Amino acid sequence: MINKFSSLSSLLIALVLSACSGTTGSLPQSSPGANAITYTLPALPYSHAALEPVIDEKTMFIHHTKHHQAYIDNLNKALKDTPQAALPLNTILASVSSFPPAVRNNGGGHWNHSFFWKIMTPPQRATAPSPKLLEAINASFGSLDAFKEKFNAAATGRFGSGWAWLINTPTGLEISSTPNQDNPLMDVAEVKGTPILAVDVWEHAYYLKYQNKRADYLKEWWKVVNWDEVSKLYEGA
Ligand code: MN3
Repeated sequence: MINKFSSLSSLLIALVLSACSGTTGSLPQSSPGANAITYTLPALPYSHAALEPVIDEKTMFIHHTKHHQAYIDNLNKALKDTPQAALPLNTILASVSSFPPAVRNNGGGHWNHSFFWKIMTPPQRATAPSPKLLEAINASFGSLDAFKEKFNAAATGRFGSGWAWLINTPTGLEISSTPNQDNPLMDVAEVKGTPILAVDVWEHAYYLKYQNKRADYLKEWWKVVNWDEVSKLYEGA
């Protein structure tokens, strides 16, 4: 669903519709249409305390119910009463350069957080990459440890706020990072591909427990990666 483009035809509709809108300000208004999508906060697949001690309950609660909710509210506001409100989010992201910044920031924010919650799991639930994913990781990065090191370097090196990604591309797995709430599905991304793993390196993701020590957060974070889900995403990508 969220990792697949819906269809070529809806992409074309997006391009035609977005050609009529500028890259700043608001989208032109028209009748909302019966197909308008209202985004809502997805439930976590675990409790807010479930990622303890790696990510504390208070951080998860604020991150999920305040930050993620704000992206959703602002995305709904930015798309309200526009024809683009009927488009699947992935279609919007694929042509996001022709949308106002509020759609890029909040559409990205909603997509990225919905994805992030799914690729984590309680640390007591030991998971590991599937044989197929491990083979691809070894082929691209040499070993799982070498991959983690390179991924953490991308995440640590992202200046300011943003994300690090493991993406599937036509030429294999790649590591990338994006600023703010951008992601590799966006036409504005330097490196494009299908995300199969991501880490949020905004300070709101770790500050209460790790303060300014992003590297410490990243070292611990691997304990809550849901490799079952990441493997599934890889094999379906
Ligand atoms: Mn966040």
